Amino acid sequence: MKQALSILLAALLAVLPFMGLAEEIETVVTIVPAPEQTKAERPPCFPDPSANFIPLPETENLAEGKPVQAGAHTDVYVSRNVNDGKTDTYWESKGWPAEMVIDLQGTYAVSTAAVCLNPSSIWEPRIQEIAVQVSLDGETYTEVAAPEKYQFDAATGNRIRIDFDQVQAAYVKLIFTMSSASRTGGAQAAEICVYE
Ligand SMILES: [Ca+2]
Repeated sequence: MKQALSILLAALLAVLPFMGLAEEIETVVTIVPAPEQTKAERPPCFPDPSANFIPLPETENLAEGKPVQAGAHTDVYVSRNVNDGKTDTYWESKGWPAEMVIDLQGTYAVSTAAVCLNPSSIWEPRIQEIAVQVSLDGETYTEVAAPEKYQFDAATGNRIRIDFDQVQAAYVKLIFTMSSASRTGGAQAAEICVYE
């Protein structure tokens, strides 16, 4: 009996294509040429996330690679990470307030400082309060931007800029006084940039 049923089922399957059922499904194959690319690319129909990033000056970043001076840091997040040109390395202070001094190794007419975090969205949005001071001799500092709370958010590039009246400076000091981030006990900056 079981063998008879199996034979019947096999016969049914064999004749099904000739009963018109299979013909109702039309197969359409479209051949698309593979794009010539060597890395992941954003298709033109998707919006460019960087269109919403806070713009930074396109002039030379005077801080990159220059000597820096700061207080104690947390774990492996040393001060030299703050201007190595990479946003995937960062400085984290140990406690508050946190001062970071950048020696520009020359006198420049500066008017903008920027603080960048890692642009990845795994970095929770947070507020950091920051002030900027400048000096010609590394001893006497003048405040050019009073403490202010800045919003860091991956949607806007996880970076902020602080603009002030152009001033001669050989040393730029950023003073961090608070962060709303839940997993840090200090200031964090992947890059600090200074522009004319
Ligand atoms: Ca860095």
